[in-house]
Formats: sequence, structure tokens, C-alpha cells
Amino acid sequence: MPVKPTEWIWMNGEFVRWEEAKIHVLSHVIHYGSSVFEGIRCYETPKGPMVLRLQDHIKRLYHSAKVYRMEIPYSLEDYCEICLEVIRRNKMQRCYIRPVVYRGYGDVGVNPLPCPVETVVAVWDWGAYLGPEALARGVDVCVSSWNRPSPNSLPAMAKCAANYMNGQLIKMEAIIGGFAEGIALDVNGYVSEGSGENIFLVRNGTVYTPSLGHSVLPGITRDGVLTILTKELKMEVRHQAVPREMLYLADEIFFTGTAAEITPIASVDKIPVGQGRRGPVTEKVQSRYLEIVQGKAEDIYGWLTPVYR
Ligand code: PPE
Repeated sequence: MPVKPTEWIWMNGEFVRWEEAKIHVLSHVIHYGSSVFEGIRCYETPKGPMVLRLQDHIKRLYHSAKVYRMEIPYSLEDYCEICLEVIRRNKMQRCYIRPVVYRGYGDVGVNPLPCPVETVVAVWDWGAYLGPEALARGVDVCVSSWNRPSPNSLPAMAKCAANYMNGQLIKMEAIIGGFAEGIALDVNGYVSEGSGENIFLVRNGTVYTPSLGHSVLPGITRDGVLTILTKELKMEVRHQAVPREMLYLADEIFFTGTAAEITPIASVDKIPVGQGRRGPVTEKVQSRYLEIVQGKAEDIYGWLTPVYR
């Protein structure tokens, strides 16, 4: 289902109508992939709409921009406030928030420095990322024939548009092969992440997740899940190199991401994961995560920012 347009998009300091939020075809970003962005969810809660981990996402946006030497002409606090204002302007009770910072039209050529840094925030309603049954039933995935970019090629800690060309290869291959998503290995053949999700494995009561040296985005959902696993479920979590075959031998595997939330993986390369359905650890993490973000439990970690104060 295509995204349904909302009314207003914030662009370089002003609100413009969705249909009018346009850029020049010779903008640097179009030719060279020079944009960094975020994806944030705003949840409908009994206390009104709440944005999940707003500061943390915007901080990561600034970090991504820093790697690419882009100067964002707003303070971090102002950028957070702008996101809230876009939600209010569009009267959203829940939505997905997409801040983008890109190199606009100035000059053509690889050198990005002559091009202006432009800033956008759009919002829209986004449902279950990997399909409506994914959260309960789990998804069938494959190991991609594409690797993640090597560490000294495209930096995985920066959420840059260019990284998503690799993501697109992974995703298209998976979909055309009849899978919901692909898991990419890093340049050395160790498990990295999905095209838009981090990954966790559970085996014999221990949790494993690829450490940051394996070309993964430092996911904010990943961070929240680590908190739930260690502080609440008192589980041991190992950040390490995960060999591919652990995907076939794990008791449980799940994806984490803003869009995907906590999505169980039912099979990898048609080999069932554990019992081939959502396992008990996945279920506990998922229900705890959802009850916090949906405002059904106390926000003990201070993850939620109210849209209306
Ligand atoms: N890895 C990648 C490559 C990634 O794109 C995401 C988010 C994650 C991990 C999880 O990060 P976090 O959202 O901070 O927990 N992917 C975003 C974009 C998805 C899209 O299709 O666009 C998202 O989930 O919002």
C-alpha cells in the first residue's frame, strides 16, 4: 500500500504542502546519494501521541551528518521541536517521522562541499513494516547473496541514503525469491543485519547480536531491546561475530527496528528457526517493548516525548 500523503512537510525552515515539497533534479543528493536521515515512530497512547526516543534519533542524525561533514543549521533541541511541530501541523495521532538532511543544488560533481545542506521533516502513517501478520507469526527470510559494505567503504554507523542502495539489492533479491526480507553478511561472512533491521539470536538461553564492528547500524530499537533483555529479563547478551550457521541453529531469531519493531523470524533459507514460530524470549521482549511504547506501561526509561505539552 503506497503511503497516504499528509498535508504539510517542513522544508528548510518553512512548512510547504506535501505536493509542493520538491527539489531540483541536479541536486547533489540525486546524483551521489548524499543524504542522511532518520526514521522515528510516534505512538498513540492513552496520554496522547508520544514520540519514541526523539532525542536519540536526532542525535544519530547529527552524528551521521558529522561523518559526512554536513553542518545542520539548527540546534539538536530545535530539530526535535520541529519534528513535534510537523506532527501537530498534520494533526497525527500516530505516525512515522522522516527527518532528512541532504546536499541540495549548488554545483555538479562529486565534491559535495559547494552544495547547500538542506533539511526536511515529513510524517505519514506507517503500519506493520513486514506485513500485518509478521509481528505474531514471524517472517520467512533468506541470507542475502549481497554483503554489507566493508567497514572502510560506507560507514554503517552513519544512516546515509547511499547505504540503502546495498539495502535495496538485499531487499529486491529477497522479495523476488519469495522471502519477506534478507539477512546480509558482512564482508568477512559474519551475520550483519537486515536491509532495515538489526538482528538478535537466542540459543540455549543466551542472546547474541552482531557487534558494531560487523557493519550494523547502531539501532535505537536494538538499544531498547538490550535494556529489556539485560535489565528486566536478566539475560546474558553477547555482542560478537555471529557465524552464518548460527542462523540455522538458533532457538529464536528476531529483527528489531523502528519500522519493524520486534519481528520474529520463522525461518531462514527455508530452515525453521526453533519451532518455526515466535519463541518465548521474542514474545516477552516484544510485548514489553510494545507495552512501553504504546503507553500501556509506565515509561520507566524516559523513552517517550509528548507531542502536546
Ligand atoms: N539497520 C538498518 C540498515 C536500518 O535501516 C534500521 C532502521 C535499523 C537497523 C534499525 O534501527 P532503529 O530504527 O534505530 O532501531 N530502518 C529504518 C528505515 C526503514 C525504511 O524502510 O525506510 C526504520 O526502521 O525506520
